[in-house]
Amino acid sequence: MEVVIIGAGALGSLFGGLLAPHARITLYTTNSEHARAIQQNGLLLTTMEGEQHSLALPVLTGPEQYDRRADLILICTKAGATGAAAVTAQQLLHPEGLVLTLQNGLGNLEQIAACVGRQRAAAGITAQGATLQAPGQVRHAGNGATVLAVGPGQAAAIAAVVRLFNRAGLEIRTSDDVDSLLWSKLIVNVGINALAALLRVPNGTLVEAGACRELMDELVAEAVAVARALCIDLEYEQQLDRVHQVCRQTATNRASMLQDVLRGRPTEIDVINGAVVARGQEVGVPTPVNLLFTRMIKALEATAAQRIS
Ligand code: KPL
Repeated sequence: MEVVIIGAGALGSLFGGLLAPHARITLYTTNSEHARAIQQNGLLLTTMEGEQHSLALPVLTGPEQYDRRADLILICTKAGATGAAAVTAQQLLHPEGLVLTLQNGLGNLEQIAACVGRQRAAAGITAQGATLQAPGQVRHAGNGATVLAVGPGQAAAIAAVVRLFNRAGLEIRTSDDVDSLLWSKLIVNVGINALAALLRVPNGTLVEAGACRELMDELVAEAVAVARALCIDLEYEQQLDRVHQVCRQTATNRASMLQDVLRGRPTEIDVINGAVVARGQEVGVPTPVNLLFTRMIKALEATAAQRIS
């Protein structure tokens, strides 16, 4: 199978490294330092067991460098880059290929479908953990399941992706309910990311301190209320338990939004807590806590250059 991974950050590079022995993988990144390091030394992958592998993978920094057509394109960019990634995917994709987003937040699938058509656009979520240690170097930080939503007319293409993940020994499942799948992942990010970024603590701390936990519970309660108003059948207690469980399982991790804030980069707040606020307004469900967190993160972004360390 011919696979292109657009967005070769931590997660994209991890999937590139893990799938490389089982498919023809090409990485696509706009990070020229990362691309140069991989071109010179290969992608250096440190496995969960601490073994190091150097993988010679082709890296693209522009669509014109690709002279084949991809059966599968994985999009792993930040949500802010989805529009550009979708346009690139359209240029690289085989007419019968599939574009699969494994990104955070709401709205990515719709943007990709607008470019390549709904039948060729699929969405999934993953609990794999990865850390980009340096340009060209990725560490597998946590082994978790990947779940793919099977959209209309996609059964055969998704089955091929499942076989690929199985060959690579990666846990994978499918679901026929794309909304519940994406909202359950969204709710994990709603409960953790902005809170961790504002408090500057690792994920585990959020469930240890009672005062943090109360805020997290309110963020999650609002998101579940919005989902339910949209006829997405999620249970508050179950979702909250899941958020607490992810905090414990990723206790020492820095949430991606915290990493963005620490590096002075734009965050994904608009497609996470901001998306809950926007959908809440559409269905008449108040979301004051998510609104406050969205505004606080936007204020952090706006003042990044003046921060006193
Ligand atoms: O997806 C994540 C993120 O950081 O974006 C979680 C699950 C919160 C893990 O850190």
